[in-house]
Amino acid sequence: MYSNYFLMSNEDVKKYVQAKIEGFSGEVQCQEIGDGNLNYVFRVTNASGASIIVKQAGPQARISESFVLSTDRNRIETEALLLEAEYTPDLVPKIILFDQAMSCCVMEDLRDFEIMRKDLMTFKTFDHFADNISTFMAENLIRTTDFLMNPIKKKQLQKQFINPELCEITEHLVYTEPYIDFKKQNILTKGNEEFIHNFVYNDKELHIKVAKLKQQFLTQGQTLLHGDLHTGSIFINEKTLKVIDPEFAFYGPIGYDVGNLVANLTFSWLRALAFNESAYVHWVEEALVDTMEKFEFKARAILKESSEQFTVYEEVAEEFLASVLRDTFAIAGLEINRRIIGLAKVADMTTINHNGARILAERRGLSIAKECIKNEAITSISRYMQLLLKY
Ligand code: SR1
Repeated sequence: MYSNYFLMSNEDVKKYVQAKIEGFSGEVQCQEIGDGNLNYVFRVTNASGASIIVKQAGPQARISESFVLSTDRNRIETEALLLEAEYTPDLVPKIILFDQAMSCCVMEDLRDFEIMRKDLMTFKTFDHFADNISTFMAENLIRTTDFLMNPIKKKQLQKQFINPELCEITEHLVYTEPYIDFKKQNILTKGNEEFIHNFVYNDKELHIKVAKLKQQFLTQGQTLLHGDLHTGSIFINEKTLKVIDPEFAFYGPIGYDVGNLVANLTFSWLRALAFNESAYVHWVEEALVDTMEKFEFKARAILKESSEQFTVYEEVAEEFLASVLRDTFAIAGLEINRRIIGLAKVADMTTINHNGARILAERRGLSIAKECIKNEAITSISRYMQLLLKY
């Protein structure tokens, strides 16, 4: 942390913006609007109604003071957004300024957008979603692999995006705690405690599969991941979407991002089932299939552009893609489990107010998750959809 770093109040942010941002030197209003788990997000509006966002990393996570974190995550987030802007300029917010000493960045205000999870929770549909999110994933996840990127540049990026503390959060919250509750942070829904003890805590075979997936997360530097690609990291409106918050970015397995997305769409599906919204259940199913088919199609097309010496053998790229899909569904299972059992829950599930319906939705989710992790035959979106329909 730089010696002149301090955590800004609303008044500090006003002065900061007045001094640094063109068009904001006069009277401004400032409001802290962050509702994420980690950072502080301020909206600053000038006298003519124009607004910008200031995002600052604090020394601790908002969700719990026990997470003491390097404020360098703001650099990682900003640099990841800048890199993603090279591949998908229309699908990320524009960065206006980055201030390393203050661990903050200033970016465009996406006022005409809403956090996708909120819209999904009120059963809104989006025709463009599958096309845009599959482009975001294929472009960013495939172009930063060794198939498409010069190996020296790739290794420079690996160095630039070493992200030990945020990776450690994921290693604990996704890959360890939901299974052995070693920090006693899991929060089990009343009525599901015994089920989770028997179904998750006591399943040694499941733990072994998860341990192998954790090894993969720790060691497999395939691509520059977003690292937290859930529906709360997507701003959306009727026309388009923007992917935000890549502070967990690092070189990891492609299936981590794709699996997170699949899992979080599955929470919309579970919620729609719990509320008997059958038309919406159908929309989410279509969105899942469409997203994954388009991702596979676009990823394959980009892989075909590869000039890596060995890509003359088409089966190398095909095997790679097949392994990405296998990882995707296994990791979707991990994300489903951790959001039901662990510390960082998702509102799609926690706001299913009728306790019986929430218990059922959670058990459905945990059953799907277990099969995704244990059954190595779940290697395609069609197999995944069959699995959903089973529950
Ligand atoms: C302590 S952070 C908890 C969770 O919030 C972020 O959005 C990530 O998903 C992380 O696991």
